[in-house]
Amino acid sequence: MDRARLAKLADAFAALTGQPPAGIWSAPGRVNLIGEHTDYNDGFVLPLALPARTAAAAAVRADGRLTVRSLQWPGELADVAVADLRPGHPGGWAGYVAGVVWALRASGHQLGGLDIVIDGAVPAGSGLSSSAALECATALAVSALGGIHQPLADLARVARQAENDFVGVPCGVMDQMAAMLSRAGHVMFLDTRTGQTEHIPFDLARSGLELLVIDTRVHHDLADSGYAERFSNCAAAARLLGVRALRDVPAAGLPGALARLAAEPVLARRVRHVVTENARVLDTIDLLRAGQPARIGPILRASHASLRDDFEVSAPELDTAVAAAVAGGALGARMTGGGFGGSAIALTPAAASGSAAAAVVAAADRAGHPVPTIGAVLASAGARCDSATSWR
Ligand code: GAF
Repeated sequence: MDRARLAKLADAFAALTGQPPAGIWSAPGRVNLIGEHTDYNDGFVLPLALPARTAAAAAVRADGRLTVRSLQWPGELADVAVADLRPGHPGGWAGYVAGVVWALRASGHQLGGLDIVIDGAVPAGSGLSSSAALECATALAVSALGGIHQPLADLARVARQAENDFVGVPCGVMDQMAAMLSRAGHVMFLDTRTGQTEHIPFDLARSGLELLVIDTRVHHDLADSGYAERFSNCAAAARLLGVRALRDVPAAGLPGALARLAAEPVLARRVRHVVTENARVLDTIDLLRAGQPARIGPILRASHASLRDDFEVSAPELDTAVAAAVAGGALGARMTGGGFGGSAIALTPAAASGSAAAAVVAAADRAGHPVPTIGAVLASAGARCDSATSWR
């Protein structure tokens, strides 16, 4: 977030709360390069942080109340005694902020009153994890002001707990870990079982490549229920296969697992996606470590087909965008995030990014879909405290 925007947030904070902010903390949105719907199966993911960030300006207050405002929702104020926070109250967007305070208190931290004002630049409803950016910016702010010294990975888990248990939305830990821990110029390989991370260089410009983010601008109603259903499909399949999580089915064990699930064709398809997707993450990492990002195109295409056909979380708008990007010159493309709308990514030679983007827009137009928003992104930095010199 640039200096002018941070300064504007600081001024707004002072005008709204009557005191200057003690600090501003921010966290980015994310796209996932590959490893979709694997995080709640103890599997592998490979996200990167977006340049777009959400900032939280904050200061303590003496009366034990939590106030939450957003520059994007002027006039809306959540004002609640910290001691009265409970899941679902407050609801709406402020719940993602309040949920973090609640989750930190639930894990034993003493927290008093706080004023928090949010400025979010990550588009909401686009599958780019605006909610994780909001949670993680808040978690950094609240822990700094509360004197809580926890590793960033632990704060990411607190942020996930806020989303699962306070807001009531099921999710894995990928988005919060990406928002907290990503590094500029790198993708982050995360083993969601062990929590181990490896930051792998992702300097596309050096290879003459670009990564396009294609926001379809559609969000289908079944996004939440569809996600929850996939979550329980996977748990049911793991139970039937006698494993702790689908992560424990190795690629070589897939034919046997599918045979055991012959009477459960839907579960079999879900398992095939998760097992092959984990293998695709590892194949992608091998190519990136070898400095060959241009060769991951076919793996991205296979991931999309698996999400569309086996996991059944794509949408016509995403399928159209992915096919058109590839026809327009992209090396590979796939939906990214939870699916049922939201965004896709396309890896293109820099010289072909214009033709790929034009092909995506033309295809959406032909199909009667909304015109997608398309832009190239660079792998960006994770959550941080925005030093006072950048906004005072
Ligand atoms: C959403 C969830 F929040 C993530 O945890 C992850 O499961 C993703 O969908 C699918 O890979 O973004």
